[in-house]
Amino acid sequence: MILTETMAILFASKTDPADVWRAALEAEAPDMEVRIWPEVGAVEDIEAVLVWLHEPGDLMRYPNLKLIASLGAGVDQLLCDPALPPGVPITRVVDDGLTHLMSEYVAQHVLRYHRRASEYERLQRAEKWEPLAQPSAPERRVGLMGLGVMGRDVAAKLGALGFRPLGWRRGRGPVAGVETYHGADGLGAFLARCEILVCLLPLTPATQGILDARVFAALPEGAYVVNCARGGHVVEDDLIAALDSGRLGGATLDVFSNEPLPPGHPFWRHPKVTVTPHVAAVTPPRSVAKQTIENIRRLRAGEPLRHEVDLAAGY
Ligand code: NDP
Ligand code: OXD
Repeated sequence: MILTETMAILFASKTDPADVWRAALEAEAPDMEVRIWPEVGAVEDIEAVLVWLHEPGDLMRYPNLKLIASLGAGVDQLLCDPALPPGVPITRVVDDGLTHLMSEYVAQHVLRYHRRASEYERLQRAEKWEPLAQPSAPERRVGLMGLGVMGRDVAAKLGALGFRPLGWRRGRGPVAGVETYHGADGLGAFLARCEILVCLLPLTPATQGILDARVFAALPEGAYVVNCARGGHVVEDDLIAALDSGRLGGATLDVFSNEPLPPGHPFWRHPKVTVTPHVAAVTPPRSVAKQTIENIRRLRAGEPLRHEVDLAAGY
C-alpha cells in the first residue's frame, strides 16, 4: 500500500447536505482533511469514506481506502453495490439519539393503533359518537420483527408503557423482557399473536419482501403493521390487497422501495395508510462524525473497529 502525505476522509452522499457534514467532521477532527464527493482530488489520498446512496462502483477508485462508514444504521443501500473494494471493513451507525428517536416513532404509532385513534379519526369524519372497546396495554399484543439495537430499545420503552412485547429474531437466545421467537420455524407462531406488528429488520436477501400476503394472512384479523425499517421489506400489492379486504386494519409506513414516494402512488391516498417521509430516526451528523473519526483513529492504532458490519450476515 502506498501512503500519501495527505490522507483524507471523503464524504459521499447524493442526498445529504455536504456543508453540514463537512462542519461536523472538521469539528471532530481539525487535523484531518475532509473532501466532498465528487470533488475527490487525488484518489490515493482517500483513507476513509462516509457514505449514503453513493455512486455504485465509485468505492473501487480509491487504492488506499481502509474504512467504509455507512452514514446510517442500515447498510443495504451500501451492500447492494456489486463493486465494493474487497477486504475493506464496513461500519454502521449505532447511536443513542438515533435509537431514542426510533423508539419515540414506534411508541407514537403503536399507541395510536392501540388507543384506536385511527378509528376515531374515521368516526369523527362521519360525525359518529361511538365509544369503542379499549383493551389495556398488557392485553394488547405488539410484535417486534428484529430485536437488535432498535428493537430492544423499543421493547424496553413499550414495556415501560405497560405492553408485553413479543419479538422475533434470527439468532437464538433470550432477550430480557421479551418473549422471543426465532427464525423461520418460529415466525408463524409469533405472527399469530401480533395485533400490532412492527418491522425493525435490516434489509437483506433473507428479509427482502418479508411483509407479504403470507405474513398478513398469519396475523390476527384486523392487525396493524408499522414499517420503519426499509421499503424493500414490503410487497406493496399484497399490503394494499390485505388493507382493502379488511385483513389488516391499517399500516404506517416510513420507508418505501422508491423514495421519495412518487406522486400518485396508491399509499398517498389510501384511507388506511399513514405515510411519513423516512423520518422515523434521522441520523445526527455530530454523533456520526464522532463515531467515524473514532474508528479512523482506531484503525490507525490497529485497534478493533466499533459497529463493524457482519458481511456474511448482511447487517
Ligand atoms: P440491528 O442489526 O441491531 O438488529 C437487526 C435485528 O434484526 C436483529 O435482532 C437480527 O437478529 C434481526 N434479523 C436480521 N436478519 C433477520 C432474519 N433473516 N430473520 C429474523 N431476524 C433477523 O439493526 P438496528 O436495530 O440498528 O436497525 C434495524 C434497521 O432499522 C436498520 O437496518 C435500518 O434499515 C432501519 N432504520 C430505519 C430508520 C428510519 O428512519 N426509518 C433509521 C434507522 C434504522 P439477531 O438478533 O439474531 O442478530
Ligand atoms: C438508517 C436510516 O438506516 O436513516 O439510519 O434509514
